Amino acid sequence: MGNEWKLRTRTLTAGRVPLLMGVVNVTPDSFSDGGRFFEPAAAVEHGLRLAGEGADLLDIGGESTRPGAEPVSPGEELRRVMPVIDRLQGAGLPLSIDTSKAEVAREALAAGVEVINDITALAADPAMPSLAAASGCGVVAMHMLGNPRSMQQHPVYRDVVGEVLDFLRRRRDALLAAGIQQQRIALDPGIGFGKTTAHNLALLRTIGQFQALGCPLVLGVSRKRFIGQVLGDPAAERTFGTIGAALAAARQGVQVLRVHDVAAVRQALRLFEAAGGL
Ligand code: HH2
Repeated sequence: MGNEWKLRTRTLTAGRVPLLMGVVNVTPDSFSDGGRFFEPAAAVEHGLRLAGEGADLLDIGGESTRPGAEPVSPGEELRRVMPVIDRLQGAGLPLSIDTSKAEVAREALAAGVEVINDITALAADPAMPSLAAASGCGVVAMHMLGNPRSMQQHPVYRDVVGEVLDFLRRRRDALLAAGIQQQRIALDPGIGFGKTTAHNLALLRTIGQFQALGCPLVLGVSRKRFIGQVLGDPAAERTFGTIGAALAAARQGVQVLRVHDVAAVRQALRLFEAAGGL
């Protein structure tokens, strides 16, 4: 249940080892790699490298969602991502567009993108669910408390796991009602989006429970702040911590990991599986 994820023209099948979604940020200000791949040529080269390292799909974003980030207009977002999408089409693996704007998603889909990855769970733009339903694309619906500008100010939950589960169940049902097939819907608890380190760790420890929702799970732990907080050092280098969190997720059957360091996580997963960790 939940291991098949139908995209627009193909189906991804998750085995015991999670699929890897490689991150291509075409932004000047992303929290971990802001500015490094802002030039289209650099972003394309980066995407091709991640494909060569064993990514199963590439997630292309033109707006940073880091805490406190300023919003970007749809025109600017399109100007950033479209040249990169056009040139990564030939890479041979499915592309997803990381956006909350239907205008951006529509153009990306027209250029061949297979997945809408929306940190607002397709709720910020009322045109998003019908666009996804009509195009037959895959979707990622993610939980966030508040919005990127304010989400880390003082996140409070009574029961973080129960509340995120409830939210994702309600969004799954709303997307089904909008005509998106269950097999196309992937769900993501949104690590770091309106959550303290304790909240993030509670979600990571219990992520296996989210399999009951009957959809593939996507998880983005890569280089996030909670890793630096657990390690208690400046952690400019969070790759090793990312691997630890990725293995914990893999053991609980998470189907898709969204990562910056594809080669490192791929190698760790191969050994984890070979050594009986899965
Ligand atoms: N995290 C980020 C962005 N998009 N999408 C999903 N589904 N899940 C995530 O956890 C997630 C996401 C933030 O990471 P990054 O893209 O590296 O940074 P920024 O938003 O600053 O560009």
